[in-house]
Amino acid sequence: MTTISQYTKKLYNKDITACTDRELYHALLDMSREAAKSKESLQGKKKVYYISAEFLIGKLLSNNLINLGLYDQVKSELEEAGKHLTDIEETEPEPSLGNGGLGRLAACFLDSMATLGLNGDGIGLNYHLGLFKQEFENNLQKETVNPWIEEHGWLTRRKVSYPVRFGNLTVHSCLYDIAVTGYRNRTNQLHLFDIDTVDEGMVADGISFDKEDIEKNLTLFLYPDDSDEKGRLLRIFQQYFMVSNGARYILDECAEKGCNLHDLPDYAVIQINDTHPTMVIPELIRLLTEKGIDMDEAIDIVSKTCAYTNHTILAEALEKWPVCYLKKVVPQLVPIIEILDDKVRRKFDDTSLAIIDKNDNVHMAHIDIHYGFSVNGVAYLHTEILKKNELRKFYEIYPDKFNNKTNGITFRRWLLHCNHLLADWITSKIGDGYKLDAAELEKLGEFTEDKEALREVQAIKHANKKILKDYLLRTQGIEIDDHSIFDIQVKRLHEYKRQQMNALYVIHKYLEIKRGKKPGRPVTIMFGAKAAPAYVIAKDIIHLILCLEQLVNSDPDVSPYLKVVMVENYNVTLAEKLIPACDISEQISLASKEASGTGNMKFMLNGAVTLGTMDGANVEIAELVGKDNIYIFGEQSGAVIEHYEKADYCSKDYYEKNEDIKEAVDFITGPQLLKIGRKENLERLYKELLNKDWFMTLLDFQDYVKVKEQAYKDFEDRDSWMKKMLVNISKAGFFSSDRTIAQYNEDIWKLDK
Ligand code: 26V
Repeated sequence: MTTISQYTKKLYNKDITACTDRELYHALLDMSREAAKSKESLQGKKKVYYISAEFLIGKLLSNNLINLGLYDQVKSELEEAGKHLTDIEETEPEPSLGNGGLGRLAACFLDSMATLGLNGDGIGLNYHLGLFKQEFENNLQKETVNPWIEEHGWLTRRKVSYPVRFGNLTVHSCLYDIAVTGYRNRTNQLHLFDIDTVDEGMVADGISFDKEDIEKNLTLFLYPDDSDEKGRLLRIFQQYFMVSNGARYILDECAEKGCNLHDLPDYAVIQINDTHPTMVIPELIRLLTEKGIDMDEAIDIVSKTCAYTNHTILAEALEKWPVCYLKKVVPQLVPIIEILDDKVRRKFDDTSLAIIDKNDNVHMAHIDIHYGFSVNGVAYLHTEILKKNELRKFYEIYPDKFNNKTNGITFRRWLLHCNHLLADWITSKIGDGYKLDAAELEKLGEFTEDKEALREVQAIKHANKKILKDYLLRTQGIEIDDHSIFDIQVKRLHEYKRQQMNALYVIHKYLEIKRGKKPGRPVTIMFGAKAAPAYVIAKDIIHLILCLEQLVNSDPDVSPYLKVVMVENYNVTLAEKLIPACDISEQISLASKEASGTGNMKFMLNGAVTLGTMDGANVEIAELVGKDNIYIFGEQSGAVIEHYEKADYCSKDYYEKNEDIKEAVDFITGPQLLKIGRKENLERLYKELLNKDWFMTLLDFQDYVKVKEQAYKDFEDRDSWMKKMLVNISKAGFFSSDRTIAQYNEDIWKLDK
């Protein structure tokens, strides 16, 4: 058996006790890298390439130790030497190679592919600074850099390089791999392409940099600000760099296995994660024709190899690139895209199906749908909306391409790693079969009337609340009461997710307490969210929340009953601390707008009760747990879609008709907040809510308040609340990404196991 001390000796010539936490991190990193290597599996004939602009993998150490079966051994060896894995983990930097759900989903999928023993790798980019780091200054979000790459880290440099041509600039790529360990199974790879000339030193003043110096900035940031043309061009540079490298890597790997390119679909399936990697389709066609295959056959081969996942119906998020941009960055693809467009126009007498529209914009999703063999949504409701509304005409011509794959999460990270107490308790009750077959969690249903078991679950929740309390105090200087209700909304900041509705509730509650209506039990309302640097209203919402935090927490009449916490720099690591401690999970997007959500699943699995709208995967959660174990409010998706069609929603009507709404909205620009916050930001948000409110906050506000109050009240009936918690945990098995990936394989990829 290999031991940690073998590695500490080799690296530092020291015993464990003499090592710093940082040195121990390096020793453990080497130990798990070696263990992963010994598990690398033989390549099967066919392989899935999951190509994605984002892989939000989070810290890797503990997760890898769990998956490799080394966790318990390592923990006890460390403890014998007076060291703690949790301290060591804190020295690991978190790679933030994703924005939110989409990138985290890709990471969960890689874990599940390896766990199920599927031959599948990820392809993406090695962003040196990833997503920005968020700091708060004067109640405003400030962005700074987040360097995560270290000399001694998880990346392994490969001897692979391709010349990638952009008009008259050619760059030479390099490749780094990160091993993806499956739970007690094979190791796959995440391939991250990069160039050697990136210059982290070019960033100044927060996150500003010269957007035109491609050789220095190509893989510097994830999603550079695209509010100007230079930023949009840089995104196209990044996207093409990713797919051109990916396509060549795939072709080379297939050729090595004996593929003659005519039979590419027998060797490779490429899952296109949203439209960011869509250019892989014309690029592969280009490469195949370069190798002598004729255009029609090349198109046919690629169409049988590529499959597309849609992750949003928000019009503003569906990518359209002007042809003139593509001509500047990737002129070699333009004639191919024109051929693809021409074929569609000849076949279908409907210009709304075209690839290039009348304004000369290329609709990336249209390329995927016409020239991919599968189109999937990410939750039942989302797929239905795609078929019936957003993509109705495409569904009519290609009914067989459309399918649903409800998202999932890896239970290794979101239970075994982040909530040891609960995982051990579950094992003590039903054994550990659930770790590989999540459906076994259903067996916990047997304990929903068992008072002792319920109390144990409650004690675990309380212990996790105390752990979070200590962590927030130590890392962010925030003080919370572990006996209060933890009501948590953590996710990217977007108006459709409606953090502003939760903020209006805070105002409403604050005013009620001021008027003497004091709640029996204190509540802590927690937020965590980053706003895109150029998204003005999203930043105004953060400003409002931070101002409320200051106002509420420093008011001695109110703070014993209500606290507001906005955690700084919400990321995977913080999610792992917040989720196990949560009582109420806020999933309050406007119905029809959240494609799925995956935070909702993580909270449920950890025994939080959902307060949400009938949107995304909440619909499936509601169906599984039943109405007694979830708090649903708000307008349904059908009615919301109708409001948009008729353009008949007017937020002012709600403001004028309802005193509570008026009072809460007016408070935003009232004297108390103006004393704390910035007039410009608060007034802009006030006007937005009153004159536009595109995501219908005021429509659902009254019902939200009513149902949230009911949840708080029900929390007091401890026995029945504990039962709700346990029902949620026991029904969460469906949301394992192992189930999702098994379905992708069964219906789309068809790999042999
Ligand atoms: C992108 C953008 C880009 C610019 C303007 C505003 C905007 C709004 C939304 C998006 C989302 C892009 C795609 C995405 O991240 N979708 C998320 O995918 C998750 C995994 O399937 C899913 O759980 C989330 O519901 C969905 O929002």
